[in-house]
Amino acid sequence: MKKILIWVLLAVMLFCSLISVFAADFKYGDITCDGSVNSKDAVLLAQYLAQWKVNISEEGLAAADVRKDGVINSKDAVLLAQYLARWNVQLGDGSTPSTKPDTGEAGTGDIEVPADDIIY
Ligand SMILES: [Ca+2]
Repeated sequence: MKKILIWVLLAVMLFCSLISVFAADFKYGDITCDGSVNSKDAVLLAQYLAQWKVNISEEGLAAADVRKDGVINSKDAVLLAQYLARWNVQLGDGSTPSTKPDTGEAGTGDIEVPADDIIY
């Protein structure tokens, strides 16, 4: 009985180590898989969402799900844009897009637009 238990335990350990070896290695937001998260990734994601014919690897598609909710949609594009605009958001942690930027100081985060800039 002990031998069977040991073999089962070894099999489980081997299985777990294989999973970690073959797990996809990617960085959330790095859709181009070039090692950095930048505007090229945002453009590629926008093109993908617009159903352009773009080539994205499996790792790139996994990296595009920046909200980590299992689907790639405009919410991922919004979160990626917020990240690139240096909002206080994280990619790949299951967070939702923020409604206001983190200005680093107390306030509403609202942006004032001068009345002269508004076109009616
Ligand atoms: Ca990239």
